[in-house]
Amino acid sequence: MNNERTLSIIKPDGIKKKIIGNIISCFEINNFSIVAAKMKHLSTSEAKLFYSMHKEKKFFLELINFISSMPILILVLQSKNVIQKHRELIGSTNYIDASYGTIRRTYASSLIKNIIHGSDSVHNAKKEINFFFTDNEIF
Ligand code: IDP
Ligand code: MG
Repeated sequence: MNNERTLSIIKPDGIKKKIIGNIISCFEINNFSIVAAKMKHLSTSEAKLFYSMHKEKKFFLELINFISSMPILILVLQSKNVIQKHRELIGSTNYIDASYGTIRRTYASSLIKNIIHGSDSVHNAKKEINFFFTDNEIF
């Protein structure tokens, strides 16, 4: 789809490693437009809501503690087929399985500390963008 949008989050480990610039550069090289951005320190209740689809998983509380441990950078990216392209740039959830050159393979240090979040479908992209941004915060 033309002008598709996706939600990208640079997680606490990405902020700590000072690789925001590298990641944004990667988005720009791939011709994604950044149409919204904010830093936010999620409360545990916001984190639980955002990751509610994982509430039954054994790693849920660990994930909530990690994502709410410090401020994260939340971006809305726009481009043709950006949802799938962004997921391809990110790589597999487990960085060990991710292709060489992907963001997770390059920077991640564990299954949970995998640097970046990306929406996985049109439905979830809309839901996740609306979770963090109002219409007038998207340009
Ligand atoms: P995704 O981020 O590639 O879409 P999801 O399955 O939606 O992967 O999981 C959300 C996040 O939860 C992952 O990015 C990772 O940080 C964490 N996670 C997923 N599976 C595990 C696990 O088995 N142990 C610890 N953390 C996990
Ligand atoms: Mg996911």
